[in-house]
Order: sequence, then structure tokens, then C-alpha cells
Amino acid sequence: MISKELQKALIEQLNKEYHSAYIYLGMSAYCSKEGFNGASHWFLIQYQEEIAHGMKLFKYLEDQDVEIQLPAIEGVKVEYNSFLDVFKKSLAHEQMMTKNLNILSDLAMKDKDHATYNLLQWYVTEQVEEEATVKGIIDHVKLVGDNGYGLYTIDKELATRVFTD
Ligand code: OFO
Repeated sequence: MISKELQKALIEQLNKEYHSAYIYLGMSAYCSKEGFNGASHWFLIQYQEEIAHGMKLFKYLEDQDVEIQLPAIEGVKVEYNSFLDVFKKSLAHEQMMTKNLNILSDLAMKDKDHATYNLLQWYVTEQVEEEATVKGIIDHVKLVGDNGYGLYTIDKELATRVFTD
């Protein structure tokens, strides 16, 4: 049985996963508007991944007989300053998610809730990959600066991303 405190925190995390998806949908819309169709596609895949993260948690909560609550998902912005800015904001968001997941893991560990701890480690590992990928993109964008052809090439590469989980 998951403790009440942890149940509440997991329900909040569920909302955060869907909110993340929504944030990425906004980022996708921004990139599309600016003509960065590859980046728009990349964020759309990111949106799908966050939905999958939410569904994984939703299924776990159901399996553990946690009473599901679905509070409102906060609205998001669709305006950013630049190609670089949108990826920087994406990284900052993922770093915040990593912090949350670490707090949740601490809570599961304190409760000696091995099943929940184990589930959370999947998310923690996923965060390492997500942060590294976004950092890599930021590095490339910084390298090309305002060079139009450079940005075009990065955008083209981002268009090749496929959905993995
Ligand atoms: Fe990218 O965050 Fe989900 O977990």
C-alpha cells in the first residue's frame, strides 16, 4: 500500500507529466510558426513521450489501487524568443522535473516502498537521457549562432526524431 503522502505526490507528478506534454505542444507550435518544422516535429515527439510518461504512471497508480484524481492542467505559453531560447527553456523544465523525481524517490525510499521506488528509477534514468539530448542540441545551436544555413541543418536533423517510448 502506497502511503497517503506518496500517493498525493504521485498524483501531482501525473499532472506534471501531462503539463510537460502541454508545454512541449506549445513549443512545437512556436517552432512551426517560426518555420522550424524539424524542431516543431521534435517537440511533437517530446509531447508524445510525456503523454507516455503520464500513461505509465496512470497505469501504475491503477494497479496499486490508488484513487485517481485528475486536477486541471495549467495553461502554457506558445511564445519564445528564439530557436535557442525554446531549447534552453526545455532544458530548464527537464531539470525541474529531475528535481521533482528525486524528491519523489527520496519519499519512496523513506517509506521503504520498493515498487514505487523502482518505477521512479525508470523516470530518473529517462531524465538523464532527456537532459543530455537537449544539452547536445543547445551546444549545436550555440555553435552555429545566427548562421542561417547552420540552423537549417540542425532543424533538418531534428526532423528525423522518432518516437521511442
Ligand atoms: Fe521529460 O519528463 Fe517526463 O518524466
